[in-house]
Amino acid sequence: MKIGIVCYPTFGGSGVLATELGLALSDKGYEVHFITYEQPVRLTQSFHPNIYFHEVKVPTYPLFDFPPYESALASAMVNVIVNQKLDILHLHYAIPHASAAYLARQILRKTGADIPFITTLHGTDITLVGKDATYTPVVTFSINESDAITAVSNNLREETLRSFEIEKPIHVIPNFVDVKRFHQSDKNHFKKMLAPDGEKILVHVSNFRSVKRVPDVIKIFAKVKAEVPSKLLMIGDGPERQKVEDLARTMGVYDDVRFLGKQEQISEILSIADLFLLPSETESFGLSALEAMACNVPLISSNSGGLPEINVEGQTGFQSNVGDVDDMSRNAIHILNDETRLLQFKKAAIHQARKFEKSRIIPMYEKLYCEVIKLYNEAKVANPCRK
Ligand code: GMT
Repeated sequence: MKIGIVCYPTFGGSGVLATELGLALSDKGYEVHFITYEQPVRLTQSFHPNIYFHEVKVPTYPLFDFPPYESALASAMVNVIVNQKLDILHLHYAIPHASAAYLARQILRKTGADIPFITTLHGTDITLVGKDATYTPVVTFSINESDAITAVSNNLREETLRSFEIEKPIHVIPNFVDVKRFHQSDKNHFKKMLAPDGEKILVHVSNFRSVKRVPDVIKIFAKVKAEVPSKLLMIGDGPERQKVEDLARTMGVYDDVRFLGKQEQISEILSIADLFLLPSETESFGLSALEAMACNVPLISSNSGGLPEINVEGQTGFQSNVGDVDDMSRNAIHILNDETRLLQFKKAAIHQARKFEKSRIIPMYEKLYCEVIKLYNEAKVANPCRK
């Protein structure tokens, strides 16, 4: 099977998941074609003979204040589908990928070269951006035009059905983790450098957007540090970073916080962590938290969105109401100040992460691809002139 994957190539969770999916499918012998404007971040780490990358170029012109990426993407889809003889297109993040795929499919119907497309909803394409009235009609239409729709958590599925008039079933296929790559490895030399006096290490990973409530991470850490000797590692970058660094200075904890910026070898850093902090306003799944759990790291999170589907209260960590920094820090201290308890939470975290191991989840996508292609081709034979 030849599969086209369309995603954002950046550090965002949807791009990471799409890339991991492509890698896993290529390992299983499928030919995978990424169509996006840049090489996806996790694709750059090694060479994979079954993986192809097609760069979407968006030429500029003095008339364009906003170069038309969606048109360039639809044209790239048409070319790749025809030239590479793809069987199916899998879009990650509805905007603008689903509407571009709809356009590409309409263009290809003229010659009978059209193929089906699946849209995977990841989170903010529904909960934030998609709900914006500017986009709603196009998002609703293009989701409904998808040949199958998936969501990464039950919560996101329900949220989508509440917010949009969806006429088709939404399949829940949760995000996954590759536990062979994400596991605790011996990085004690790092630990000694970063926490020379045996301090506990807390970690936060995100794109530092306001939805992540990164200032809460600093506030939680300040309270934890007052009770338990600890250090905080901040991984990632984004619009809130400066504000958060300033807050760490104002709160007098800056010397114990390391802002590491964007990192590719996240599992090495997670290997020395004792606790992961994710106090997000909304989080459809929390892939970064799952990757942390796979590295034996328990989770202090908010209880928003799909987080309760991965963080088992009192076992893999704790959940609090959004913004309840006091409760989050109390829970963090409870886990960190007792070595036996910390070890129990760490064991529960890896146990829970294994439920989302890639070998359990990838077959769900393979099954869906086969079903969709079969139904699509049957309908095409029955009605070759459909519009
Ligand atoms: O918020 C991010 O980290 C980026 C965003 C994206 O779409 O790239 O992530 C969303 O998709 C991830 C992968 O499915 C989920 O794990 C995140 O929970 C989700 N983010 C939000 O819902 C805020």
